[in-house]
Amino acid sequence: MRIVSLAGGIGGARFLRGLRAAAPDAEITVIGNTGDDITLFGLRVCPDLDTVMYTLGGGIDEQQGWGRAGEHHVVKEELAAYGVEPQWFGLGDRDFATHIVRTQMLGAGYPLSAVTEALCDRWRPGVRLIPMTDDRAETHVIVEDEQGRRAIHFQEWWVRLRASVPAKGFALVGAEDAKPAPGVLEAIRDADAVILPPSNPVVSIGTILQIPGIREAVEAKPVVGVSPIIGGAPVRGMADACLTAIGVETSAQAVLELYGSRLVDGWLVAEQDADVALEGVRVEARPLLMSDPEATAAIARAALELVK
Ligand code: GDP
Ligand code: FO1
Ligand code: CA
Ligand code: CA
Repeated sequence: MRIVSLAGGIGGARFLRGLRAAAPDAEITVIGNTGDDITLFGLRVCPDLDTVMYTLGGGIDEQQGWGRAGEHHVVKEELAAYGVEPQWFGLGDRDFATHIVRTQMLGAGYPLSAVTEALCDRWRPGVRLIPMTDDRAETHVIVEDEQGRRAIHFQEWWVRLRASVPAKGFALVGAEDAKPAPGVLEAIRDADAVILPPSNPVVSIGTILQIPGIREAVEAKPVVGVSPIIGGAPVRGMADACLTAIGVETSAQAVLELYGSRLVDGWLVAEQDADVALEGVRVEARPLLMSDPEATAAIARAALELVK
């Protein structure tokens, strides 16, 4: 079986670990969100790609959900001693090596998709990880405060401001001219099913779907989604702030309506959201907490069952 999954960071990565266990013989292609990407200290940082790669490759800081296990922060301290900005984004020493290799390869002319493949040669995630695009398309957040209305980088809003300033909207700067990375449309075309893991529907899944051609390709396939919202709240993170910004309620029902029946054919919700319904969509209620590998694999099995 060939499966394509779109994925953000933590929610996507954890689900994929379950999917890999639930379908050990399947060929899984992951299309990763690169809207979160940022250049810091001259280095290209791809948080969601790295979260997927480290999580599936056994190198993730499990507690934090992002960054490397057993991390040190000597370089960060030394940069701070020089007064170099930004100091609100914490890169660990082990993680720095990934960004150095990536930046070096990009500088030598390799596209991000080839760089990601090379990084995965070390981590062996057991899936094929492709960035949504090789082109630069970064999510910006429209905010309005004393300084007026302006767009700031997604990471500045998410990490520095912790989404404390209400977002007026999101803009994927560069999206119109971005092309899906090589292999993305082919993988979707050849897939038996597409799975939308419980990633952020706005700044992870919504971002990937904005790359011209991807949404249409996915719509043509059997698609099942897993709700990231349980009982009216995100399981972790600040997805509610993102949904509110685009005028969508934080509920499993509203996220299903946001995706719509043109995109999804099946929708997995938590047991307390069993009343969710939309014409043309098969809805099933299951325990949706990815509390351990077995619970996560059970969610993935239920998702596969729903697209059969
Ligand atoms: P990010 O890029 O690190 O923010 O991660 P993703 O976009 O991939 O996923 C974030 C979403 O995962 C959040 O909206 C959470 O609600 C959702 N999430 C995290 N843990 C769980 C879980 O155990 N179950 C479900 N259903 N959703 C989860
Ligand atoms: N998230 C934070 O809240 N604070 C950080 O300092 C931070 C550093 C960081 C470094 C590398 C990386 O891959 C991820 C990092 N994250 C950090 C997580 C991440 O940037 C965000 O949670 C996501 O981009 C939102 O999906
Ligand atoms: Ca993300
Ligand atoms: Ca469809």
